[in-house]
Amino acid sequence: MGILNVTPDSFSDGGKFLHTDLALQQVEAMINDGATIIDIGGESTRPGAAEVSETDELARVIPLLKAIKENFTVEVSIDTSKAGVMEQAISYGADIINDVRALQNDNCLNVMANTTVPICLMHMQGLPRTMQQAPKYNDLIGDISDFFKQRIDACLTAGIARERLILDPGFGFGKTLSQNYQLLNQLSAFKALGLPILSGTSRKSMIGNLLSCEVTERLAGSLTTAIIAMQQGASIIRVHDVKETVDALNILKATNNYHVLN
Ligand code: 7PJ
Repeated sequence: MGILNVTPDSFSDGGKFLHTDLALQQVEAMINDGATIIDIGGESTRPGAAEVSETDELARVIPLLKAIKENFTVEVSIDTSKAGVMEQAISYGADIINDVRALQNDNCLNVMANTTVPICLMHMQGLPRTMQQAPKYNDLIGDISDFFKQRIDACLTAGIARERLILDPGFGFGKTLSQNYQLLNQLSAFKALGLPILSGTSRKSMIGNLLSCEVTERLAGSLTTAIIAMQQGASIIRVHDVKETVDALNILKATNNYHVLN
């Protein structure tokens, strides 16, 4: 999954792809590099980020979604927590809804129950503005598993089929450095819930803080976390650097499937 950010304040390539032409070039490059899903986010969820109105989010996301669907055959995932954005995005051909608030906002369950697209349910402790202040868990893996079970139940009750759901522990969303690495170490624990896992660590602070490096210097760290996540059973890896990640993951795949190589 290649990340296309259209928020002016997104932390790693903020503002760079605001213009549709530039964004489409970036999409084309990511597809050529091996991305099979493009994730578009119109709301910045970086720690401390301000909220975005539905009107602004729609204005950022819908024209780009339309343009991508007109020009390419690739799955498009929309990173949103707003029912109105979900509804419109699906009407314009969105293939996946990626919700960092796991359909907890008003009307999201309802809107999604009337559709058939897959949904990524992400775990976040707290809210973006304050989530990194003092993350606390009784039992990190157990607490996040309990959250997933509760959200899966809410979806089933609303009439959303279990087969549509994807789970994501939400790296960096209300987790300390140690907790982020525990999640990576034990990611396979969530396989017990029987749903695909999405992992998003690309260029995040868990890499920068560990290695003391800026966002532009986090490629090696990002690739390493991608490999570990896939080895732990993740099905979707959300990244900025598609080409490098695809290369790295192809090496892992070859290693795991050496017997089918010549
Ligand atoms: C994630 C996301 C993630 C999912 C962002 C960033 C912050 N969606 N949206 N998982 N992160 N599903 O890219 O650093 O980890 S925005």
